[in-house]
Amino acid sequence: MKTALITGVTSGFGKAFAIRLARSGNYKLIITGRRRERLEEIAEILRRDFNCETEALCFDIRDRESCEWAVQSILESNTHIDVLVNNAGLAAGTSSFDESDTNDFDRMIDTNVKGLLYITKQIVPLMIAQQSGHIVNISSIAGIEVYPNGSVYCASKHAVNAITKGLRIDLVKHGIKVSSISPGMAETEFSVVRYHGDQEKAAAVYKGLIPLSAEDIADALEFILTRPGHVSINDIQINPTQQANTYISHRKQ
Ligand code: NDP
Ligand code: 8X3
Repeated sequence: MKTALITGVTSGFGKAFAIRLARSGNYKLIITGRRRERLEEIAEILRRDFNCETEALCFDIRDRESCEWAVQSILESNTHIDVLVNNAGLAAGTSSFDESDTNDFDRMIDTNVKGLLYITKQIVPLMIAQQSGHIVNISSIAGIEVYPNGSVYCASKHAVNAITKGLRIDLVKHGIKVSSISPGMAETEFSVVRYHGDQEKAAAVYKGLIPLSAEDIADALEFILTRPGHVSINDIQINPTQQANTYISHRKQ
């Protein structure tokens, strides 16, 4: 039985990842998020429907001390973490740089970059001690291309890619795999969060095309995690068929 820690499991990709790994029957799960009720609900589903041993840790990944507390509490009952999926993240705001809110900058950088670093820094020593492990960072096509009104979100995902590559270099001598997944448009709560709760604007993002689903991204994670020991997937880029890149989508009316 392997142990996987997945951040941001209260919705979207994280929830789909947790269900996919639980369904495989090969994992004990540690799941995180800020919304306690949802987190407990999902933990209960994983235990009841998939007979999956699940530990739920409710904390804000932006808070370094909470990250340290969370990982220390994990270590009391787990001596092994085989897989870390750094998924928790968000975009906030869709304004041009000059009109954007610096609170949104903080939310994105603190969550997508610093939160990912805090958790990873805590887990890496354990993986080094094991001389094995697999870190999967959820990046984005925003880490590959930069688009209008997305400079800071794109910067945060470019940073995720740099961290992914840097970790791969520094951890290769310990037999630790480091992968990323770079999705295009996927319908989750992502756009509702990006539009600060405006459901109508969020729905318009996907109008006229079939976006990716969280399940599609879980397919990519499953592929990455089921390769043989000598095979490491660096990155999977995955777009809806109707999205050529961040600029060009073919929408049907
Ligand atoms: P969702 O909004 O559906 O899920 C985001 C998850 O991250 C939630 O579980 C949320 O939990 C958690 N999270 C956010 N902020 C924090 C925080 N400060 N502390 C702890 N957990 C946090 O979006 P997605 O599933 O779409 O997004 C998952 C990842 O995928 C993100 O990194 C995103 O950037 C990336 N991505 C998304 C794409 C898309 O089109 N949907 C495409 C490419 C990449 P809670 O609010 O309970 O804390
Ligand atoms: C989310 C995908 O295209 O909105 O990371 O940047 S996109």
